[in-house]
Amino acid sequence: AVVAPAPGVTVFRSKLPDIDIPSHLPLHDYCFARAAELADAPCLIAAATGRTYTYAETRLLCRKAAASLHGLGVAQGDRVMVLLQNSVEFVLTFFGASFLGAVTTAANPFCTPQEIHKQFKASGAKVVVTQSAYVDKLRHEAFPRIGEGLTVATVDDAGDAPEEGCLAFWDLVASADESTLPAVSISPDDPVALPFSSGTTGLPKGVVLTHGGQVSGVAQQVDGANPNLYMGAGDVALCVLPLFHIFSLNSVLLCALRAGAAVMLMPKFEMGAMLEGIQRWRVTVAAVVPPLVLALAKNPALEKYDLSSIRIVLSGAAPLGKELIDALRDRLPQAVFGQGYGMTEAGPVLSMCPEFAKEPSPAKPGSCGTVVRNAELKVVDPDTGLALGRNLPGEICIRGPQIMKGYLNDPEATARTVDVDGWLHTGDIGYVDDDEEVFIVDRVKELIKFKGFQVPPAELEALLLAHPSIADAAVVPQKDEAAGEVPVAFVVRAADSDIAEEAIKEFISKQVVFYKRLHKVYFTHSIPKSASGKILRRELRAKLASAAAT
Ligand code: 4UW
Repeated sequence: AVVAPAPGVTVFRSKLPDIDIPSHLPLHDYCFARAAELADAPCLIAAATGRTYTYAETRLLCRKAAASLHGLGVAQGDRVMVLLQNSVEFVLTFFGASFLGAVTTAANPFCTPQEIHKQFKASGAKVVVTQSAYVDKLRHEAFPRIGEGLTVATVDDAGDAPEEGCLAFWDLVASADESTLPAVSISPDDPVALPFSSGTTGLPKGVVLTHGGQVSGVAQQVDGANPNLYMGAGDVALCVLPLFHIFSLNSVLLCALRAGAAVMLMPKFEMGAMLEGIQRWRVTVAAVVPPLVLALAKNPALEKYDLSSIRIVLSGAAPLGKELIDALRDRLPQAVFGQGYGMTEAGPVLSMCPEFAKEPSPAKPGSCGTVVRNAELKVVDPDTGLALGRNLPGEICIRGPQIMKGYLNDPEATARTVDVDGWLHTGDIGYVDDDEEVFIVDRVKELIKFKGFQVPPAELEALLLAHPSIADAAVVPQKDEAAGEVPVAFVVRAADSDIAEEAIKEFISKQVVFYKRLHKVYFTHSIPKSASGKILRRELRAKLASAAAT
């Protein structure tokens, strides 16, 4: 139903005053602004090895990584692919590239060779930094030959013989001379990061994030007299969420460095090691996703650890319900729980829990906080495009200096997402209440989120349609307690085919990373479509909901 726009406020802004954002600075200078003052303070903690790197060491190693990349032929504007779990080397490569004016595109190392190749190709990466365990993925026939058309540096081969054709990252860094770094002039509009996201529709696309945009995105969280996400020297941020995703890259790594906090890097999620690390290094700020909150709430081992250092539990990437917070609150009574609401294309944070601020104000359970400073948020009727007033759900749009420059080489997709007035349309349905708090209630975009990971239906549909026994297919989210959502398929069998559910699931799982696997296949006679041929996903979702209710 069309709701008439309410009179009064239709553009929502932070109640806090705008701040000065030094968006003229390159991202590395902005994030390391306190490196001299905090030279001997911890910057990176590698939980896997127990080694701590100070701010001075970290900055120096980043510059040496830059010199190493430069030696491999990486120049301003070039792309470097990082295929790593969270690690010191990830951070060094990211900032190393930044120092050169080059761009990092980080991929999930658990992805299949085909998935990695798509990102590699689309990004035009010149060098890949990875670890030896993943080199085989780069030997897939789609890639140029390692050592010939493809330069690969491995982070775990120092001193040993590296994998065939590869270079040893730490040998390069050890012999690099940071004084030979070329002088590059970086403008705020230059790209620095290229994460991939499917956005509101279609296949994953490169999201061009600039120096000025990322400086703004970080400043909106941690800068100013009353930072929204208050951290400083002495804080230790848990970095267990993968750095190839924007939540961890921006709100954990970049924000912590800017604030002068330490970052505890965990290569993967393993409950015992994580609790051990939190206790040992006195983690104060824990960035989590709802499935991690669930795992923590259910784990009896929590009692055995001293987790009293945690003062902030920041959840995002998927909805966090009140019940889940309540389940964990008893175990971390000293901590403030809250959510941020982000999107890769939005640079990334749209709203953040005001209880995390230096001068906190209250937030309601289930709320995604209040809009960040130096930005405008509006809620529009998805049918009419008209801005709606308070308490009326519609599509959330955001405008500000932090949003993406656009999708890489895809002006049409960019124009569909960012309108001529600069508003980024999120594809999320939500509203702003009387206390300026943002609530997300639904999603109009195609995206499925499995434990906060992106699952683009279009990608799975293309794979399904390539199967000779499948005539038509649609993939939609089904609610799931542990994962939030799981992808399920509606499939029309080809004439004379009797292909079974298991065969289809297996066909897909061989080609995709674990979180994109189909959890269920429903056979049907036709896929509902609009006159223009668009899949009517709402109808399919409604079918699932009504089946679940009976
Ligand atoms: N509640 C409900 C939420 C929420 C949500 C996101 O993979 P992307 O593109 O990006 C992210 C980024 C999340 C993020 C970044 C930085 C940050 O500080 C923070 O807060 C802690 C979160 O997930 O997926 C974007 C889509 O994910 C959904 C929503 O649909 C959004 O468009 N989403 N956060 N709190 N849903």
